Amino acid sequence: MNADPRLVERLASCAHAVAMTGAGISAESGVPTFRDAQTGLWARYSAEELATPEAFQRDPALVREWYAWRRELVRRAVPNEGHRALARLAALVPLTLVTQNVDGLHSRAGSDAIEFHGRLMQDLCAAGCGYERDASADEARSPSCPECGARLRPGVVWFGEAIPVDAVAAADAAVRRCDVFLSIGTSSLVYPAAGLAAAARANGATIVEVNVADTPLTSQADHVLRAPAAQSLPALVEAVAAALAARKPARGTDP
Ligand code: BV8
Ligand code: ZN
Repeated sequence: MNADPRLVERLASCAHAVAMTGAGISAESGVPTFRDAQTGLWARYSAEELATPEAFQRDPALVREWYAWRRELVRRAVPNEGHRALARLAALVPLTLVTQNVDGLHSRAGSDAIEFHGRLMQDLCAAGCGYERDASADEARSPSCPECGARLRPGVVWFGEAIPVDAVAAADAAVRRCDVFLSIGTSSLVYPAAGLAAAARANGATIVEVNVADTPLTSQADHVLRAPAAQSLPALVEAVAAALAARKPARGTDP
């Protein structure tokens, strides 16, 4: 697919770009999106009702089982061409990557991502004693904090919980100075993450949406790439790399 030359030029000459990703960029890695109908045992629950402190309070074993199921899916997943294209873009232009995803696939693709909603593969003490452990290995471990005996919870931000202050500060600083904002694979429904695009637009940034369907952001976007991220992002980044290479003086000629 050919990338729009105006968008390529815009990105190749940007002062600072922000890419904000959602579950759609991991869809082609086999990780179900947040609003995909859940499968099997989880079909009768909505993610939004399980990803809350109230659900964990009410039925900690059910919530831990849901996260164990999601962790198993993520353990089998690998970063796709969309994740890798963003890691490559960061080597071509000044880029800040903010992700709503908790699957860690951007980091595994080599990106330095601001993780707005935390990490699926981390267990934290639910009583806040400070204990945390890496949960990316086996799951069959005690659900209780070895330091204080309280329950352990996944290191994600649930609905109704505040986004980590350092993530908000870093994302806000990047949005304030960006002149291109790419919203990739997100339904643009969850706040405050969904508000970043509007903040960038208010600062005059060019808004690019990469999604297979319309979202509330679509009508505000300057460019819409209506295609899967794992196809559209590599083509876009390839074109930006070619545009930047074409600017370099050929070897042996006067600079
Ligand atoms: C907070 C971690 C306050 C857990 C998640 C109005 C204004 C402001 C806030 C609110 C409001 N109304 C309600 C709220 C509160 C709430 C909220 O926004 N609710 C929504 C539903 C309206 N927000 C919160 O609670 C936030 N906290 O406001 O705190 C506060 C302040 C101080 C002190 C105390 C409290 C916390 C929100 C974080 C919730 N946690 N995840 C977990 O994972 O278990 S959010 C969850 O949704 C995931 O992280 C997910 O990433 C995120 C957003 O969803 P998407 O990523 O967009 O995924 P989705 O499935 O929706 O869409 C996928 C998209 O991809 C689709 O558009 C699809 O077309 C596209 N796609 C599919 N395939 C592809 C593709 N695109 C490209 N290529 C493909 N191949
Ligand atoms: Zn503890």
